[in-house]
Formats: sequence, C-alpha cells, structure tokens
Amino acid sequence: MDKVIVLESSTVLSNLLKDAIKKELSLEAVLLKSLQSAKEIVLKDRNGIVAAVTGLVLEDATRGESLEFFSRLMIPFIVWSSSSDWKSKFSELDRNAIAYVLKSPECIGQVVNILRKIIENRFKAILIVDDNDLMRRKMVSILSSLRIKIFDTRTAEEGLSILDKENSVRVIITDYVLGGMDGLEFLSKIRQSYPFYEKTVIGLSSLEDEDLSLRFLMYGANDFIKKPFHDKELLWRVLLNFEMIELVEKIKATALNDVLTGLPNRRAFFDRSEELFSKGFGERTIWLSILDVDHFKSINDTYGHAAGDVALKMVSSIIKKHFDGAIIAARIGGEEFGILGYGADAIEALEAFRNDVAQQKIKFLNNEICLTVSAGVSINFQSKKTFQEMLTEADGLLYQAKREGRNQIRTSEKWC
Ligand code: GH3
Ligand code: MG
Ligand code: MG
Repeated sequence: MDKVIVLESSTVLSNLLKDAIKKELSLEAVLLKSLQSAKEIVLKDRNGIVAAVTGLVLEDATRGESLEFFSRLMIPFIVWSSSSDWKSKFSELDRNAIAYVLKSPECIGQVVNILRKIIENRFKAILIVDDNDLMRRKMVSILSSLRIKIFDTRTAEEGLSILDKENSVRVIITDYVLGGMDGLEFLSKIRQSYPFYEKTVIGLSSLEDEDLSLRFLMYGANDFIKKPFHDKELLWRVLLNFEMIELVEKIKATALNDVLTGLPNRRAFFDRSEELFSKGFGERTIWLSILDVDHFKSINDTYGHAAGDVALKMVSSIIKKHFDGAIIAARIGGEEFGILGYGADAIEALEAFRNDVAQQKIKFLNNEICLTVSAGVSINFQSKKTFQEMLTEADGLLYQAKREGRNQIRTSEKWC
C-alpha cells in the first residue's frame, strides 16, 4: 500500500492528520518523530512513499535537514510549520517544498487536498515540447517528482501525433521556437481539436520577448511561464492546470448524472443518442427501449416517498446489472428509464430484466414491496429509422404494454 510519511513531534496533530489521510485518500500515514526513522523507512521502501509532510524542527533535525533530505530523494513534501516567522524566512531550502501549511487542526484539510493533488497524478499525463534538450530534461526531472506520466519531444509534429495516440494527456507545455512548426502554430492546431478546458497549454516564453506571453494567451494558451523559472513554479502551474481540468470534468459528470440512482440522467441519454446518430453506426442493428415502473404512484401512496426512492434504486441496480454492455442506460424521468443498445437480442435481455425485477422483494421497514416494469422497444435494422422515430415508436409501444396489462415488453417486430 502507498504511504505518506508524517514527520512531526506533536502526536495529537499527527494522529488527526493520519486519520484524515486514511479517510479521505485511503492511504496509510506513517507517523515518525525523527529524521533518522524517516531515513530508515525510505531506505526500505522508497517506491512505496508517495509524499511526506514534515515539521521544521525535529528532535534530531532542528535546522530544516528533513527538507533537504526529501528534496534530495525527490519525494514531494509539504512543510507543516507552526513557527510564526516562516513567511519571512523563505530560504532556498524551503522553496523545494510543494507547499507550506500552517500547523493547526484547521489546516489538516488543506494538507489532505495538496496530498490528493500529488497522489492523483499517477493517472495523468503531460506532454512537453521543447527542442532544447537541456531545458526539456530539466522539466522532465522537475515534474517526475509528481509521478505524472510524461511524454516529451523536440517537435510540434511529433507532439501532435502523441496527442492523437495518448488520450490521457491533459496538460501540454510548449516552447515557442521548435525545430519545424513553432509553438504558436502548434497551439492553434491543438485548439482545432481540443477546447481550453479539455487540454490546457502552458507556453514557455523568455524575458527577451515581452510580447510572446501575450501572444500565447491570444492564440488559446491557458498559462505561460517565463524562462528562467523556479522549479516549483513549473510544478505548481502544472498542478493548477490539472486541477482546472478536473473541476470541469467533475462539473460535467455531475450535470450528466442522476443523483438518486447513480445512472446517467436524461440529458446524458439524449446527448449520447444524438452523438451516436449524428456519427452514424453503419450496418449495425440498434435498439431503443423505454421502461416504466408499473403503478409506481401506488408504492409512494402506500409506503411513502422514501420507499419509492428505495424501489427506484433497486430497479436501477438491476438495470446496471443487465445492461452493463449497453451504449447507455439512463434514468430519463421519475420512474422511467431509457436504454440504447447494439444487437438484435434486445427482447431476450429485456425479458430477463423484467423477470428479475418481478421476482425481487424490496425490504422497507417492515414491508416487502413487489413491483413490475413494462417496456416498449424499437429496433432499427440498417439505420432505417431516425432517433426521433425510434423514440416515438418505443413510447407508443410502452403505452400499449400498459394498456394491455403491464408487466410486459412490446416491440414492433414481434409480440413477447
Ligand atoms: P403506470 O403504471 O401507468 O406507469 O402508473 P404509475 O403510477 O407508475 O405512473 P404515474 O405517472 O401516475 O406516477 C408516477 C409517480 O412517480 C408519480 C411521482 O410522484 C413518482 N415519482 C417521480 N419521481 C420520483 C422519485 O424520484 N421518487 C419517488 N419516490 N417517486 C417519484
Ligand atoms: Mg409508471
Ligand atoms: Mg411514468
């Protein structure tokens, strides 16, 4: 298991931090009081240590030796300090820290958030484009302490082909002068395919060319760094760029997710369907089903709204189980679900699902609630129907199923 070293003399605070790291990040915090014990742990398990949090004054290291130790080993570390004068004495040694956080119970959340930035980096990738080998290697070395996946290349042309292949790249750092295409042209090409909130670009500009940073921004860069730069400035700008993208991804995911059931919501269903129909799906057979819980209102009326919610969650979990491989299975209304899938075996899959639901007994307080579902299915062979036609057909068939007794699946192709 990955570990975080917490090197600190106050046991109370260390323990609070340890609990927060366990709870929020599912990581083990190793609590230590001396630099010597940290050295021993690192010697045994360097790769297992993802970050460190260290006080400034320790029993065997009173002059910031722990900072020197972690920076030498490229272990990202946070200084956790209560000394009131740390703001004024910002020494070269302190600068190697990822962050400085005031040592107090109130700041534990801040430490955890910074640690989260560091550990989540393992799933991210960055692309560095610079024809200056020395500068490129320097950037790779600075950023490697973050354990980010790093792609680096000398040319924009190669950079574009990396972007084509490596979907995980979120942040791109580019110099202006490159072998072939220059940094601004490269940036324009990136922006043709990716907006600023999907892939961020940090331009490198030098002090001699005052206008370059402005031009980078005007061509669509998110940020720029003036050369020469401090190691930690590069590191923080990269972290903040990743964070911006993650926030946008989270907002997007929230907007497309149904809170009660965890299924994609109505908007996700229609967005995905429209995207699929606009791209086309060739000769493949596609089906669309609208499902609706039968007499759901009476469940609410008999057992209460909370019981209705439990029932909706249960139906949704059965949908997830049965339609895991579908293109999308979403909650499109109160007790209504939409499923879009490939293949001609829709009826079999929906029948299995219908049976499964009918056999469940939902436990709520002292009650056992049974329910059934009805569905209409439109099947589209060889792209003959539009999405709207499929939707209208599935909806009509659902209401036919309702009229004719409920707890059944109807399709235009055959009776079930
Ligand atoms: P039918 O078999 O014809 O579909 O009858 P029904 O009772 O299922 O349909 P109706 O449209 O009359 O009622 C649907 C009910 O679903 C009414 C609404 O209050 C309830 N509902 C919608 N969303 C939720 C929800 O999120 N939670 C709960 N508990 N109830 C919901
Ligand atoms: Mg209903
Ligand atoms: Mg309904």
